Amino acid sequence: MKKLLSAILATFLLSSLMGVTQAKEFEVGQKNKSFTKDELTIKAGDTVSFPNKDPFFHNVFSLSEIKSFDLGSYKQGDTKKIVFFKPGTVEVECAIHPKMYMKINVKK
Ligand SMILES: [Cu+2]
Repeated sequence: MKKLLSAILATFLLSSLMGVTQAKEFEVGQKNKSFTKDELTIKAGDTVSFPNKDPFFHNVFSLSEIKSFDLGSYKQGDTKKIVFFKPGTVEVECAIHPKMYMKINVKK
């Protein structure tokens, strides 16, 4: 019985510890031909989702040194997510609307 209790306690402690360091998810919408945030600060390991809230296609890409990616083009209501592991600055753009631009600061 004592063993079982300490096992439960250990599991509880472990999961609460993990809860503290758990990665977060942030949202940057695409609305009125712009990103809903000009700048976002996150921690390494966090996820950012980019829901398209306009009645036309958007694209999400970056050519940044720490994270180069292309989530492709997608329609209203769709969303794509990406995880950032390396600390640094990520410049995010839309290939369809060249004026769309925002920055993500990834902290250690
Ligand atoms: Cu766009």
